[in-house]
Amino acid sequence: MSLYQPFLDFALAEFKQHFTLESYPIPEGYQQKQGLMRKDEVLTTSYAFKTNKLRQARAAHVQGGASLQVLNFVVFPDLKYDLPFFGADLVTLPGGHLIALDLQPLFHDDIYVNHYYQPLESRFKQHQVDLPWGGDFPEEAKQFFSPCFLWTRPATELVENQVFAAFKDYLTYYLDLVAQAEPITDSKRLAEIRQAHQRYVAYRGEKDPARGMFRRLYGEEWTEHYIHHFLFDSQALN
Ligand code: DBV
Repeated sequence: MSLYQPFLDFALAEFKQHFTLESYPIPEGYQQKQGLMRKDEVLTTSYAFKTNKLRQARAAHVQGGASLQVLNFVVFPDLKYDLPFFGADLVTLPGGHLIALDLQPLFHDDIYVNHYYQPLESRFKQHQVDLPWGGDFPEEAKQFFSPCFLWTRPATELVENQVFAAFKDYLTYYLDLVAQAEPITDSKRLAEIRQAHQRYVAYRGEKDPARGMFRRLYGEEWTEHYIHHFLFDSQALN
């Protein structure tokens, strides 16, 4: 079993338990894709659904043996809500593990930050004891992260225990926020929400750190379509 399968199973079970899930289309040929990295088979599996408050929840799970495992899980709320994105980038490469876990904010004003992040702060600090800051981070990406951003390069045992605990904690908190969310009615704020989604989706699609890996595995055409029509689907925002 892959390192991140329990994370995926937990997330799917939580969503099923708390919400009514509707299907979200995965382009033809993208549900499962097999490729080769050196001599190892690599399987990429995609998952997607939506709910009345979430315009897309999707995961990409890459399984290529002990030294290539990825789970990228992102939730895009419906544009009527000012909810953050849920973003998990759980990556295992030959050099070790890279973990990025956050509720990625639409805005940075004090009211927004206090409302969404204050309740999470003590747990963030607790997780950071075992999962310290992972160093070097793209400067331009900082605007997309919250004060509770966990970015760390842990040992394998920590992934199975502390990282999994943090993932459960963040996802559980996020699902509570979704359950409580009330639609925004102010038209100026609604326009700002749409712009924040557009900026985020454009940035992530343009800078996707998995682009190199996917191109090597599955070619340029497959990769660009996957990124721009599924992983970071900007059409949905037009
Ligand atoms: N990252 C994705 C998607 C992936 C994925 C959709 C499906 O956004 C995987 C797969 N992330 C992935 C892989 C690597 C990383 C690394 C394969 C390793 C790339 C390599 O070394 O070859 C956070 N992810 C990273 C890195 C960061 C992030 C900072 C280190 C590489 C780098 O410096 O660019 N996650 C990434 C990020 C945002 C986020 C920048 C946000 C705005 O949520």
